[in-house]
Amino acid sequence: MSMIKKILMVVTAILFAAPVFAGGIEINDAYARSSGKMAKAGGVFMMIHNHTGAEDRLLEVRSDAAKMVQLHTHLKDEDGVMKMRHVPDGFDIPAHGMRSLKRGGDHLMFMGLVAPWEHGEAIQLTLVFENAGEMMIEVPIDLERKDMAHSH
Ligand SMILES: [Cu+2]
Repeated sequence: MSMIKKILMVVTAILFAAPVFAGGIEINDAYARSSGKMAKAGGVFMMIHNHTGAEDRLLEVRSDAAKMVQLHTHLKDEDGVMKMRHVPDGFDIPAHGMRSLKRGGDHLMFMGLVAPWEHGEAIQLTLVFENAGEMMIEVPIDLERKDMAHSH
């Protein structure tokens, strides 16, 4: 490998969270954000790839960064208003498939932040999968990320 390529790879790893693999599960492009220094809650978003031939399921998430972490999704209520809902059964990830946790959709909800989330810092969390087991990842806090939900 050329020296330049090596340097580029190191720089890339610093700027973006490197993909994490475990038990056939790959986590890409994870980031955390809150709405500011006074925020008591924050969201974590990522892409979860399942490279195995069997469905897997994200059952729960543990982290010291908040008093409680829940799996949330957005659903329309009777009045057509989008509301966040706890998903107690977890997020299934299809065999050879992908599930995207993104703003306005499925996400990890951190409630009761232990400390304010500062841009450029990172939080640690453990993803618990039915098949792949526990996976500890470090997620960069990115308060400047644009909302990708409407960029089709
Ligand atoms: Cu939420």
